[in-house]
Amino acid sequence: MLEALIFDVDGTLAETEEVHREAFNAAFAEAGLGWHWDPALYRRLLEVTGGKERMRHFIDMAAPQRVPGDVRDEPSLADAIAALHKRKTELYNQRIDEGRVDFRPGIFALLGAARAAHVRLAIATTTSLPNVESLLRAALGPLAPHTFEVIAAGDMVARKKPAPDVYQLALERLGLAAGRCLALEDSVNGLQSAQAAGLATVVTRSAYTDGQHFAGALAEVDTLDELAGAAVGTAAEGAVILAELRRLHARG
Ligand code: XBP
Ligand code: MG
Repeated sequence: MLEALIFDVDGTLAETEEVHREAFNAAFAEAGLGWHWDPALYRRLLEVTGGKERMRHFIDMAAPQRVPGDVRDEPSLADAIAALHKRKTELYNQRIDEGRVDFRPGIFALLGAARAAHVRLAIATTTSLPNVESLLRAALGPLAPHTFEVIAAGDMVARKKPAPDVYQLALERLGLAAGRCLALEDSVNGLQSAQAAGLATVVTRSAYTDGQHFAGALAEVDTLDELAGAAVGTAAEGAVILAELRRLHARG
């Protein structure tokens, strides 16, 4: 019996990573760091989830001439990375508020169908709460506060994906066992996180994860439209996607 859907955000609800990348680069430029993350480099850096963790990984990997705040000792470096990441978050939210991204195909329809069928909705993401809230405002307008009952975000847990923490938090807040829920993800890190929390998972590949191998996923598609078949663009679209997700979950 499927009682809740738990959605990842970046790459799953919306193709946000190009906006994240742009915001990182804008923050680096403002800070005069001389860093630039191009798409090929960013694809590699996405192996590390979380913006602060990703910056730290870049410093370790690329040994850049300049580092945030020009400090290399702890805890000053951690503080400087946190300050730079705070600015990146502001720059990201400005772009999302401008309406730069929308939900991926099938998402809006699925959310509507789930609400109508009393299937509960939750989020389990690595990104921070303000980033989730700005995306929901931009994509859902007045429905934003009423759509997701639970939002579990990166900074609320000790370990980010691929650790299970954020999915465990979502399950705890829903008060449901993993077997009654289905996760929707776009990345191997996300899939492993959901699996480690005991969740069956459907993967929608995204712009930065299309070449990854999703071992053990219930299904793997480019967009939810593939599950809607001939119902794409019709009033039945969301119900057909939900029925297909129920079928996959039951077959599990
Ligand atoms: C997404 C991420 C995020 C964003 C940046 O992972 O890794 O870190 O790239 O977000 P997932 P912040 O979709 O698996 O949750 O800079 O806000 O951390
Ligand atoms: Mg993702």
